[in-house]
Amino acid sequence: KSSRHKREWEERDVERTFPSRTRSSHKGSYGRGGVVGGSTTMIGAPILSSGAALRTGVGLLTIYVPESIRSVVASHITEGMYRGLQEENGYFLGDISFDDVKLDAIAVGPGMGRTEGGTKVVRSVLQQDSTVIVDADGLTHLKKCWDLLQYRKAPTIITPHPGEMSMLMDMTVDEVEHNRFEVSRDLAIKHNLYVVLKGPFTIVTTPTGEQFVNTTGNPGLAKGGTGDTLIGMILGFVLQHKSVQEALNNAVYMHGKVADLLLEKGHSMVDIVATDLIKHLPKALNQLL
Ligand code: NPW
Ligand code: AMP
Ligand code: MG
Repeated sequence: KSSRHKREWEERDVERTFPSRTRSSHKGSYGRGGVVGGSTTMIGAPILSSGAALRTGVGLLTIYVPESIRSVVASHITEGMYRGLQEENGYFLGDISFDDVKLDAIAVGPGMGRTEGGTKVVRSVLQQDSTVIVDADGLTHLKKCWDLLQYRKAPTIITPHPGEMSMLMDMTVDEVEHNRFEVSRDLAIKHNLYVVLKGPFTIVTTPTGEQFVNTTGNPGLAKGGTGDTLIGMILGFVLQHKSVQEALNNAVYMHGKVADLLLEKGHSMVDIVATDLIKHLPKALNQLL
């Protein structure tokens, strides 16, 4: 049954839905997450996603990157555990196994490139019984395996920017931008997806067609790497919220909120970079919690 419900997600919604940590909790209470991405030309993307996931409270994080970039990524992310995957010229060859860890949620795509091996990796991820977040280059692979979505039991989330949405829907960017609600809703309902259509006023759509609009954030976010940071936050939040819809809205809200906070703390829209978002997440979270 589809819904035409549509509204803004406000600060009081975040306060109402943000989960608290119980005294008796342990790392297993906050979920096992996976980040799958990176390539020899895009080493920073999985670093940003992983850093954001850790700063948003993921219990345990395993990072899957092409073997040749593993040590570089590991030098930035101390808290992660690693799997170095087989590669061809610095991009995934296609083999990936989840037999040794049971992941509750996996974010796939940041910086993985668009080679055939990447498609195999995305297919394998979608066959896991975990919540899956597909972003960036992962979306170009997803377009080749829509069929797999019908077999998934766990939630699937996609986070396209307007350019990626135009690719997924075979539309122009203008057509997407003029019909942001309708396009998101059609895709979400058709494939049973949560759709996060990014940009100023990011829209979160549930598989039943409920829609929420975010108003935090500023053009300081219009830089490479900020989307990679967002999926890390989504991964962290999805693992800790009972409701995927609330997790997505809270992640999108906080991502923009950190950028807004940076402006108050002496940054300008020109100088904000994706790493700053991760570094200043504690201040934004602290204001809330
Ligand atoms: P244009 O340029 O405006 O004419 P792509 P990507 C169009 C990794 N990264 N917002 C745009 O048209 C990502 O994780 C790694 C955005 C262009 O044709 C991905 O794996 C980094 N785009 C990979 O790079 C840091 C819009 O869409 C196309 C748009 C590619 O991701 C950077 C851009 O999409 C990056 O995150 C809009 N509002 N409207 C790292 N440090 O490792 C239209 N477009 O080609 O998929 O490029 O988003 O950079
Ligand atoms: P990506 O294009 O994947 O790197 O993602 C960019 C991120 O920055 C998304 O979360 C966008 O919503 C956000 N963003 C980009 N431009 C703006 C803007 N002008 N105002 C607010 N948020 C923006
Ligand atoms: Mg992106």
